[in-house]
Amino acid sequence: MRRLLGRRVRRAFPSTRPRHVGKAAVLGALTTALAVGVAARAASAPQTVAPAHYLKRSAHAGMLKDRRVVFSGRRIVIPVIAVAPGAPDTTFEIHGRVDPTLVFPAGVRIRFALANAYRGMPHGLDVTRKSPPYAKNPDLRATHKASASGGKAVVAATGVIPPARDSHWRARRSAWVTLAPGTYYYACPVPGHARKGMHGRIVVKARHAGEPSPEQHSGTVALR
Ligand SMILES: [Cu+2]
Repeated sequence: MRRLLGRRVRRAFPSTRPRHVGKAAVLGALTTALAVGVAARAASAPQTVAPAHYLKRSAHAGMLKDRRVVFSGRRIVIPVIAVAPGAPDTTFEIHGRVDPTLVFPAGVRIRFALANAYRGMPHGLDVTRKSPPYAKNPDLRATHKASASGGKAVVAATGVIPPARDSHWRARRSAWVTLAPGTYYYACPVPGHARKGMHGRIVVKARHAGEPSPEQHSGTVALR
């Protein structure tokens, strides 16, 4: 059982060095696996990832079009870096861009994989319907009354990730989510961060008649 879980951990984050996957990580994965049965939207347990590999994954995520990062495919993992090396404080980096707008076609399954590259501060990522500007303690989880669907403002979350340590980063993934067409935002739930600008926009485009569905799309291989 432990060997099986270890293999799963390494497959989910191939950069993870086995010697850093201790009992805590295995127990964490086991706990998560059990928790998923109870709450399907739970985020994954924190994992240790190698910066170089994660930077490469993030740099290749999506395609850059007019300063937006556009994604296609059926199931997409979006590797996000909290405070990438050389990036300004309290920012996210995706595809080498700071807080870019992300564009998805409707119907795709997405999940965010956030790595915290910063040693001095925890960070997290919420996908929310609540738009900026944000207060110091934004209630991203509050019900968005103006929302047409009337649902909760937060539709996906990685959970807060502890600071990076030594030369390794910590990472967590949100649960898979399919977003209805519309505008969303990704924002850091740690107090003060979203207000300082740690957020970006997400646009989910409705498909028009005649356009291929994600199932028919064969162009882009989703990052795992
Ligand atoms: Cu933050």
